[in-house]
Formats: sequence, C-alpha cells, structure tokens
Amino acid sequence: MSAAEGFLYDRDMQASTPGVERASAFRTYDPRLEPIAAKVFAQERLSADDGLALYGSRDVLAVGWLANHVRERMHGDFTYFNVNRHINPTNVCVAACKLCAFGRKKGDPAGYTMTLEEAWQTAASGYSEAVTEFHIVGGLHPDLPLEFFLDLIYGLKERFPKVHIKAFTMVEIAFLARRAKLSVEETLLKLREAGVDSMPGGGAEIFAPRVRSIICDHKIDGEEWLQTARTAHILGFKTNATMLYGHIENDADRVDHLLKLRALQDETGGFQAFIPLAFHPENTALDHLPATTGLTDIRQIAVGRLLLDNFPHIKAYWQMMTPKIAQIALRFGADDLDGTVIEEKIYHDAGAKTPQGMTRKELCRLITEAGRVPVERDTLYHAVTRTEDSFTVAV
Ligand code: V47
Repeated sequence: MSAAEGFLYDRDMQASTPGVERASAFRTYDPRLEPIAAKVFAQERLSADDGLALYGSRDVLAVGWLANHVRERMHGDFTYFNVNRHINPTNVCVAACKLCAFGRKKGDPAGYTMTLEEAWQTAASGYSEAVTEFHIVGGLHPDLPLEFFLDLIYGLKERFPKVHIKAFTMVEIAFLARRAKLSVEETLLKLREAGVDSMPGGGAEIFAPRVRSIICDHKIDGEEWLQTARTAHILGFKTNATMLYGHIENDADRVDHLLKLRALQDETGGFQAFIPLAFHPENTALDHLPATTGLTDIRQIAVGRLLLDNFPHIKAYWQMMTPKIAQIALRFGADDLDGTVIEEKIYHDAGAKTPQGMTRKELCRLITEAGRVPVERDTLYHAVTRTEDSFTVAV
C-alpha cells in the first residue's frame, strides 16, 4: 500500500452517490488544458509544466472543474469542518519576517506573553460548544524555554483530556529544539509526552530561497522545514502544510513548493491537509503590495488539489479567504472548511476584516448552501457525533 492510499480518507465517509462529473462533460477554450484533463481522468500524476499551465490558464473555470472532479472522486459531496479554538500564547518573536504583522520584538509595548494560567483560561473561554481541537502557534520567544511549552501542554491535557492538541509549526519546533540544545526528534518526543497530538502547517511560506530570503529571512529555510516535518512524520505525527501566496513569488515558485510537498508526502504519508494562505499586506513591511483577489485565491485551491494528488484534504481557511470565497472554494477543489476558530490574531493583525469566529451552525449553512454535505470531524478526520452536551469521535 502506498503512503497516499494509506490514509486517503475514512472509507465510511465515502459518499454513497458521489456526484463525480463525467469526463465527457469537460469543456475548455484553453488547448493547454486538454492533455492535463486527460491525465486527470486517467488518474495520472501532473508534472511541473502542467502546474505552470494550470497557473497560466485564463480558463479558471475549467481548472476549477478539474479540481472539483478530483475532489468529488475522493470525497463525494462530503465537506469536513471542525470545532476548534486557536490559542496564540505569545506574539514576541526573534524573527522579523517582512510577511508578518503579528510578531513583536521583546520590549515592544504591543508585545504580550500569556502566563500558563492565562493560556489555560483562554482555552476554556469562548463558545459553550465543546471544542475538539486546540490549534496553538505563536512567536519565537527569546526567553521562553521548552519547559514552558511542555507545562502549557501538560496543563491543557489535564484540564481538557478529550481535546486534540495541534500545536507548534515546524519553525517553532526547530527553534525550541535549538534553544533546548536537543535534536528535533528529542524535542518532538518530549512534546508528545506532554500531550501534543499533531502539528499545524504554518511557517512553510514559499520554499524557494530567493523568495524566503526576502519575506522571512530569519526563519529556517525550506529544506529544514521539510526535514522537520519528515522527522515528525517518521515519529508518527500527522501534520498539515501551508503555502503563503500573493506576495513576491511567481508561478514557478508555487509549483516548486507544491511538488516539494508532494515528494515528501510520497515518502512519509504524514500530511493530512494542504492549506493555501493568501498574503495579507496590511501592517507588514510589505504593505505596498496589493492584497490577493478572489480568483487568485480560488485558483490556489484548485491547483493545490490537482498537483497534490497524494494529499487527502485541501482546506479552505475562511478567516483568510473570507467565508464567501471559502464557500466557493468548496466547488473548486476544497473538501474541508476550517473551523470555528473563536479568536484569530495573525490575520487580524494584518488587516483581515473577517469575523473572529463562526458557530457550527454557520459553518454548516455555508457548506449546505454550496450543495455539500457537512461532516464534523476531529483533527484526524474521524467523524464527530454530538448530543446536546457531549461529543463522541468515531475511531
Ligand atoms: O505561518 C503570517 C501566515 C500562518 C501573514 O495547519 C500570514 O490547520 C498572510 O498556518 N498574511 C499561520 N499570512 C496560519 C496557519 C494555519 C491556519 C489555519 C489552519 C492551519 C492548519 C494553519 O499564517 C503563518 C504564516 O504562514 N501568515 N502572516 C500575513 N500577513
């Protein structure tokens, strides 16, 4: 069994009547898409040149049609969402990434660092609906040792034993390891012992060194991001992967990024979801750049779905793309809508006008009105069944 087959999706969740559109219904006015469509219908892998053609095509509806075809082949009409809470324990960060409006230097009056008690209280506040996931990321704090984060996680697990902890990007893990003078593997094992269950996909940005040296010079390079993810996967962690687009990268950089993720996924099978992230320029050192447009956002979803044939899920992050575009993305390749969130800082510091959180009911309405079937999932894509005051996870 290949890595991709190993966890495509939960078989029980397959749609009984998948609405896969027939190949004969495909139409395009872009002749470059014809051979790509033939490959998609034959379930053949797309090349870097195909990726460039998909990015370059003006027939974005045809690109989306193909991505939707693959999405329905994999998931039918099912659309996954989760009830989660984001927690950002600190915005103090030694890196000064041009892309970021969230990080603050130590001593900056706008910097904050939660005490452990504050972080646990934050986890408890918000909706009365039981969350199934804490999504925890933050700045690279110069003074907080690994032990602080271990205590944070131990305390969360003690207070919320049923909640899955998806915590720390590959960038944070590499930083914590260096600071603690431990290997990445040793650090991950300590984090697992404390209660970390999986990792989010942030910090990947764009792997191409030319771009990375401008937008996030102080972060680990692309190779180290991939190597850290590889180590996490080998230890059995599931992780996600992101791509930050809409700044100074070009189509070749995006294709390169996607194919590097695909190659690692072939090797480990450890990625669950790909999440394209639109760059928000406000309050960043790149605020002269324009924000992305809806079609650019939709195209990232579609090309992601088509090139990442071994990724089970493509996630539309509504906080970043707006609920309206995220809903459209559900017809352009996305099968997952993240999430209730409750409180978001990274995008709102960069000018996002989206709400801070969404209820389960609102997410279900977006999904249903897109003609899809909402399936509440936990972080590992098991179906969640709720009664009025509790939930159970199908494993
Ligand atoms: O790592 C930072 C990006 C990421 C900006 O894994 C910015 O389930 C746009 O990774 N404009 C954090 N993007 C968000 C993230 C994420 C979100 C939702 C789900 C998951 C998951 C992961 O946001 C950062 C960085 O790549 N970012 N600043 C900005 N100004």
